[in-house]
Amino acid sequence: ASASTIFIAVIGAGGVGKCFLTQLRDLAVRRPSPKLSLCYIATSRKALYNDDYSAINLDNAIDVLAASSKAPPTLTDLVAYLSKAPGKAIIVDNTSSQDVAETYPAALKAGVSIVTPNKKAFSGSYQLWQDIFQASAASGAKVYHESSVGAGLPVISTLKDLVETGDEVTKIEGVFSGTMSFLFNSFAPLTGSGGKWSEEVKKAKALGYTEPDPRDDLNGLDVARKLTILARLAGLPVESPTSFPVESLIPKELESCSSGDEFLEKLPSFDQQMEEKKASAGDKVIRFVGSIDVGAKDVKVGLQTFDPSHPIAALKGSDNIISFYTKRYGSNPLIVQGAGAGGDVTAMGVTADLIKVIGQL
Ligand code: NHO
Repeated sequence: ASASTIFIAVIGAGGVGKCFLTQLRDLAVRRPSPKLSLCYIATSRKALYNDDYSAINLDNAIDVLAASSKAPPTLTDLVAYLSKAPGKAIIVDNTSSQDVAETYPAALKAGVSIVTPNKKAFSGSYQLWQDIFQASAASGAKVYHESSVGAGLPVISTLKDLVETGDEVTKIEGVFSGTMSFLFNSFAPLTGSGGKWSEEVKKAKALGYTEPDPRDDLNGLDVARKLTILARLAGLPVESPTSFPVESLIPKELESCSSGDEFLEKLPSFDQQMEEKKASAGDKVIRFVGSIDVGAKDVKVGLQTFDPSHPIAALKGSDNIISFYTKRYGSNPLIVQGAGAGGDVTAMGVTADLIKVIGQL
């Protein structure tokens, strides 16, 4: 390996991770220099890496990983391994693990950059947020997380640009969940009667839109995490995603289910409750939205009714729509809209971040 090689460690190879690996393989072909070398890949149970940092073949990494008998090293050992690589190293965290997220400050301090769609690090305690950005500023290692909000849509980069160019963001609002968008667009469409709630939830999971546990989408926590991230970038030191009002769509009786699978099995008995919510909207439609009022320091997440002519009512598929109200843009907000969930579009945000980091190393 020459000094111009960049060493990439991929943690997590699920829906997003697999799509990312395909995009990385194509990127390595399209941009041969600097050389992108996959030196580590792991799931929660298995790992694949060579002590001499020699490259793992990107064409069949998933299959070779599946056949590996190595358990993953501790995260401390992984950071030590990467900090000794014969070139700059980047961790691509495609898990939703809190443990991996809590390793970012140590990795950044050791000069290892981070690229991730994992929301946990940026929407956990405000202390972790500060530790991450302080570690990055001190070592110069980079941290990018575009896909933690709106999948591949340019939401975080847009907000950063607004703030860094001196605009004043007054309000951010919209539909921040691909799963919730898909569910309400298909369960309560503008025309026709729509499908059964529980069946649409199963479809959203099968399409790869939900979090690994779909209850994290339905209880509003996924949207709350995204709003926490955006509020912090807009300058509000929000303490945690549970420090503001969040409406949950989990029936009370199912709050104690021990697994996501048990929850999905029992959900059909509660379809009637959702039908009643849908009917109560009358001529309007219900949608699950979030908003941040920066001046009033007010963040909230929940159901609202919209007139059929409203852009939020007319969304399609898993689309997100995010409106930024700022001093510069006046009364016509800057709007970002498009697919907000799914493996390929989420991986695209990760790959785009990787390209940004590579350009700065
Ligand atoms: P999977 O398919 O469950 O894969 C997780 C992988 O991580 C598995 O290979 C597992 O073995 C591994 N893993 C877990 N813990 C580990 C550990 N400690 N060490 C090593 N490996 C470990 O999950 P996904 O769907 O691929 O998601 C991966 C990450 O992307 C999550 O952090 C998720 O939040 C994030 N993400 C996904 C999406 C999406 O569309 N799937 C989006 C954004 C971010 O914009 C999307 C979104 O917000 C989805 C949201 N549900 C919505 O809006 O509806």
